[in-house]
Amino acid sequence: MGLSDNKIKQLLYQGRTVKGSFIFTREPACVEILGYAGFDFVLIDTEHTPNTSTEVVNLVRAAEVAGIEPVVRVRANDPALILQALDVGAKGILVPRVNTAAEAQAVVRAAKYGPTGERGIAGIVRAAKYGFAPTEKYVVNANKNIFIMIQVEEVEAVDNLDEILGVTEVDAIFIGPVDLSQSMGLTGQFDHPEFRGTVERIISRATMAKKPVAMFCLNSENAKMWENTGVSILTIASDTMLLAAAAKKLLQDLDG
Ligand code: 3PY
Ligand code: MG
Repeated sequence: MGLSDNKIKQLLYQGRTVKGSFIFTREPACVEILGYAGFDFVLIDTEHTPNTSTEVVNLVRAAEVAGIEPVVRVRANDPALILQALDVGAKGILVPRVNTAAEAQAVVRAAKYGPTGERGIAGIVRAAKYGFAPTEKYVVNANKNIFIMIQVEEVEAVDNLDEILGVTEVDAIFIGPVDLSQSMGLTGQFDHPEFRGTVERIISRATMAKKPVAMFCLNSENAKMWENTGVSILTIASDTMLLAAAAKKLLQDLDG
């Protein structure tokens, strides 16, 4: 993985933990604040938000201003959505609900230019500096630097995990605890032994396959626990969750 321009790839290569947070608003200032606070990446969500490419491009710009990697969670495993996110300049993608190796391969085909994949080329998009980046060089750099993550968040994905882990161009698997718990019939029961055991098995099988694991963590305590279990990419809370927690605490402190 070495010698990439992508900070997430660099940190993983150095054996360091990578820290990010979700962006659920359409507010570039939230991205800048997380960057200046010291996070390594923001995960700009379009699965559970109304944000479109018009908002995403400005959130990506804010990430560049603050020196933080912009990763976009697309709405679905659709090559047109992956292309849009990457063409506006996302440095990584997260694809929800990937349940088979074939679906993981489809993600790779959509995210990589040839010969590895079949991402459509337009040398004049923002990611290619509107044509100021020589196309041949741009294509090679994009293939090397884009960080590809897929979500393991349904029982079907757990059943197919070894085949999914075999898709080498996928840079990391991302465990979605909320959907996974629902898929197991244990919605929100994150301390349930069956849920914990399943997540621990996912982490140990991915670690054996040398595939980094990302996890959505509710807070710092939860993040530390998963880091100690082998998760190397921590996505902790979101801009909205951080604001909600700070607002709640402020009023509790004030009112006693
Ligand atoms: C889930 O927990 O289902 C997620 O997608 C979290 O990001
Ligand atoms: Mg999910």
